[in-house]
Amino acid sequence: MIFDVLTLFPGMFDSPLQESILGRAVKQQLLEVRAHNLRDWAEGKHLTTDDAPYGGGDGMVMKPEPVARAVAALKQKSPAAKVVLLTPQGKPFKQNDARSLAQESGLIFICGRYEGFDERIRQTLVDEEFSIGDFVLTGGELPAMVMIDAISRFLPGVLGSGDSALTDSFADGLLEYPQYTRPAVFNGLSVPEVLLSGDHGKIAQWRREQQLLRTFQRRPELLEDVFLSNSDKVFIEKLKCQLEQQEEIQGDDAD
Ligand code: 4HQ
Repeated sequence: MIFDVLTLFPGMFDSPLQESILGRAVKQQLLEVRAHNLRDWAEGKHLTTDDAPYGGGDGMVMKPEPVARAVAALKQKSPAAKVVLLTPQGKPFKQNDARSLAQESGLIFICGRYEGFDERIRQTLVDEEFSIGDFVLTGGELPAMVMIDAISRFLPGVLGSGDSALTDSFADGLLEYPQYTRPAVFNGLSVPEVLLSGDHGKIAQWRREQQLLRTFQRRPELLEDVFLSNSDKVFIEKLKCQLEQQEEIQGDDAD
């Protein structure tokens, strides 16, 4: 898969993609990241890529023409590539988006600096807008790298046989169960006995219940979109009853 990136800071993409799993995948040519300097498509003595907003106000706006010329040039080489804009106004990027974008042959990411993009960039050059979360960054480069990382995990051969994108956290839409390794006691805390029992059926059931418990406590909204077996549903009903009883006790305390 080819990831083309339009940015004013192409150097930002060097080291994160040379290390560890992605570094190995790039060496094996399972994916390629090409960071292009947007300034190469700018014009004028100062090669400007930004300008003041019509209507006045603070901050600068990304000019449309350099982006348009850059996208046209990249599409000549990769006509099928989808154009993605990184912005807090975009659709929240989720594991399912990573999964489906991994099916594309190429992606072109537009990373902005400044306060924003001329609206006509969105209207005429972009296929999809994504946000990686409700916070404001200094540019779209880190969000593009986050997306490239999450998408690349779904490309054939990128993950070793040990860790698979199909078995990890979020593969089933639930948070992961707690993990333990040696020593058996650490800071006065013992590893749950069931994990030492050797009973693989019991261990699988405990792990599933821990996943359901964690998700219920930390991210209850995730349970709406998850496939639940009948025994999962029974377990969650028990959790809801426990929660109601706790709330009754707290209500009594307040009187
Ligand atoms: N920015 N998810 C400002 C983001 C962002 C996010 C990207 C900041 C673009 C101009 N992008 N620019 N959050 O904060 O994607």
